[in-house]
Amino acid sequence: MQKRALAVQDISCVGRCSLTVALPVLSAAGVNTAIVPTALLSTHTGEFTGYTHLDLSDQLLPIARHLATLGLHYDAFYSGYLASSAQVDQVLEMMDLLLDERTHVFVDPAFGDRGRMYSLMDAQIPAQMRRLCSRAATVTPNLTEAAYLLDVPYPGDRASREVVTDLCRGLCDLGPENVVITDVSFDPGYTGVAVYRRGMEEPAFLCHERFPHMFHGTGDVFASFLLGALLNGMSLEAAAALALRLTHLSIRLTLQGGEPLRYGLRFEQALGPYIDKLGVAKP
Ligand code: PXL
Repeated sequence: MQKRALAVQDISCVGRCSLTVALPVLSAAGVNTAIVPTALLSTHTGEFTGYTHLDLSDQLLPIARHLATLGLHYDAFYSGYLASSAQVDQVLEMMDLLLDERTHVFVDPAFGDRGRMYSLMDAQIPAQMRRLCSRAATVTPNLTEAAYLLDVPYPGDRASREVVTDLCRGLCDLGPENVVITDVSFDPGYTGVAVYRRGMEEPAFLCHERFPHMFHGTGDVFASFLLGALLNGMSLEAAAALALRLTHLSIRLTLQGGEPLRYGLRFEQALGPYIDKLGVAKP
């Protein structure tokens, strides 16, 4: 049976993040993906000015109520960037209307990076996102979001293994079984992810070379590759390793292509290797 996911994130018309990444990546993973846009922006909010922003909060529950009449089962619920902290309330209500006990709740609490919150985020977002994370089976914060969620100082570019292990445990204590923290770096030359399942002594640390640039939408590319692999039955560790490898490939292709980095990652050419690895093309 084909898997079905429901992705609840913004549409940024230009800039390759959120739904414009989640939809193609999950489709490549063979997942039938329904989308509910949380906001409509002309671009993402990093490195652009003058962007438009339409908060779609008042649409979420009418959409969810109609979808609920269809009686569909969603194998995964995938939330990402939200229009505001208040919107978490509507997302939680949507979940009550649409999910069942077999739905894998996957929350990418996309609200900050490099020690700061994104420009449109308000002071309530960490507390509200914590509520959403507590309903999740899997969360994928970056190091900035992990620190905000647990209300501890941002460990910065050179976190220690102990601090990252504590963050993983703390996030598990909120509710999720699986925690993957991105943007974890112990060494200036490398960056990667910490992969932790409840009960592990310490996370597995996976890394690749680090580039001295800011790549927008990287968290969205990684999380989407990760979820698609999980829905194809891969273990958390194997899925995270594949997602990291393909994110790294996308970064290298982006740098080779020479397009300004604010236009997001060139993940399109990583879709072929992804499909091959998952065996999606096999009938
Ligand atoms: O990639 C995260 C993201 C998603 N959506 C919007 C954003 C950002 C990060 O800046 O601004 C609108």
